[in-house]
Amino acid sequence: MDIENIKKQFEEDLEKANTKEDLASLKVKYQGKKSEIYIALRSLGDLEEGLRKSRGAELNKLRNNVGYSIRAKENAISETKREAKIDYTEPGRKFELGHTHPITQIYEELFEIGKSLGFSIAEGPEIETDWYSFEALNIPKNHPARDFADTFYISEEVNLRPHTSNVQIRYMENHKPPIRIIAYGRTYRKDSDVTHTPMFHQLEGLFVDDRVTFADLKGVLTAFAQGIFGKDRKVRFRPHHFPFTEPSAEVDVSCGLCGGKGCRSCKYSGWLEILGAGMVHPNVLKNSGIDPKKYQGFAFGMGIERIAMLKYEIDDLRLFYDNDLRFLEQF
Ligand code: 2U9
Repeated sequence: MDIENIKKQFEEDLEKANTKEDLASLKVKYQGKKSEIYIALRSLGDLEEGLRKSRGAELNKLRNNVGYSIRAKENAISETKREAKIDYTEPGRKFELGHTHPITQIYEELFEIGKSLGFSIAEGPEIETDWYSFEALNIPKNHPARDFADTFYISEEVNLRPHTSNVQIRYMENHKPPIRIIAYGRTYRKDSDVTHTPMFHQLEGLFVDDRVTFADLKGVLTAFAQGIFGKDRKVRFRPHHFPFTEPSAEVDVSCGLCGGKGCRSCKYSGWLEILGAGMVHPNVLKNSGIDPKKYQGFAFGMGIERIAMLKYEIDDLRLFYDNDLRFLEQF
């Protein structure tokens, strides 16, 4: 059999083959045990050496070409099949955009309320000295907050700030009243359970001027509480004690679950504690270079994780830091 003829015949057959079935019969015809190529290869041994070598080389080349060509055609057929399956009218795959963390969302809401009341936003260092973390804030040397069991110390003089109050002290050193600022950022305490993490976020406010009263404090904090939890919520002030404010108060909002009637969520009291506040202690003003005879101020402080837990009814704080998308995507 003439090799050139087989080649020609194969090319014609291949051209006509349009389906996988066509190719399957081509394989039988050109690669099978009864194919001309196979038979010719087997009978090479009957030829004399010179002819055997040249014919063998030609036959092998043809056999290889047949294999490549069939495989290439197979690929081309599956590709056209795949393309035929694409529905060009189908809408594109949606690109999911991320969003801010729930803690950041609470911060942004609080900033907006603060700005609407004339507060500007201030920041300060997270690694702080004893003066700005404690001493300037009128916190006595023996106060439990200063204990090694509660505060992260780098040295006796240097700590990780346990609150953002260092920001207001530093601000008062460099600015004259009227002062209206919101301090925010990470704070650190040696606490770890379902409602405490060693790092947490705070937001504090400070208002210093020459006619600031406790009534102003009540108005501003009611605006913050109702801005975050809703206009329908009531706000109450309970007397409390802090070294840096006098008088001091803790502030509650009415429970949103039971409307103040009392339920498991508010421990049957009808109220949820959200923040602490008070009139800035004269010693604190003096420590930052402000004359307490001329000026007064109020200050308040809150833990952002606590606000977020109450607002979103979350009972385990650690969820905020697991970075589990199933949790985060709900906000
Ligand atoms: C200056 C003067 C006074 C900020 C205040 C609180 C009351 C308060 C806590 C809330 C929950 C901290 O995160 S928490 O544990 N804070 O109760 N903070 S008054 O007082 C200041 C701050 C700065 C110069």
